[in-house]
Amino acid sequence: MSTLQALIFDVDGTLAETERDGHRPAFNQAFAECGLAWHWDARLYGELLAVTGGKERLRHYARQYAPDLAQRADFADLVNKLHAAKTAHYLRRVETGCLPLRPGIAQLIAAARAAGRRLAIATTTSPENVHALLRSSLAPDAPEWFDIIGAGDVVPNKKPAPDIYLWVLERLGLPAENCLAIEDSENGLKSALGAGLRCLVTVSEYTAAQDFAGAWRVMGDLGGIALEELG
Ligand code: XBP
Ligand code: MG
Repeated sequence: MSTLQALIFDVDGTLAETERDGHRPAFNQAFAECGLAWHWDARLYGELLAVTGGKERLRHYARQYAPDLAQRADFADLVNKLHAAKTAHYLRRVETGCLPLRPGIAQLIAAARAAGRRLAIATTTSPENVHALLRSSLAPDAPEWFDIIGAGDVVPNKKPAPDIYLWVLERLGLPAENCLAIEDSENGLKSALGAGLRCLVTVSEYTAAQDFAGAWRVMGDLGGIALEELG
């Protein structure tokens, strides 16, 4: 008899290759729109992903590569303006179908629903990004399939801190041992483990070389996986 009552999905890199096909190009479009001669190529972006949260990533980049700008009195306003512009570009990419779900994700979600398992999201990205991706890439009513959507700034400390998973577990009203986290990154794995969760890692484009020590299982994509394998 399975004790698994809920699947808690990460978003970026897990549901879809959003960092490669969504966030990175959206950041570069925002830089151009805001008149900044910044460009994050794939290699640099892979390094910057060590910092979770788009606003946190922008602050980190500026302090490292544009310290004069980071010292400006209006730096916080600039970060918010850049992030809002980036999110608008990201949403346009999502809504025009640029971000298909990774293999096996839709099938696993459907199987979990059919078996009466609960669904939740625990992500560092912004809430509007989650809803748009679920609506565009899964189904128009897909956001309602998830009992809890924990996203972005609802917690003070982003991944690898456990805050977002603890926030979701509290609202699910379930013990960690009856849930499974599904992640793509080392930061996400650490966050889930910190919350006492078993974690299945589905390695994504940007996380292939990361350290997944402590993961319950590490896989490529989830194509062909059966719900029954998850415990
Ligand atoms: C990945 C992140 C996010 C995205 C950018 O989130 O760190 O910050 O890179 O999204 P996860 P925002 O893997 O936890 O889904 O700009 O909206 O933060
Ligand atoms: Mg992720």
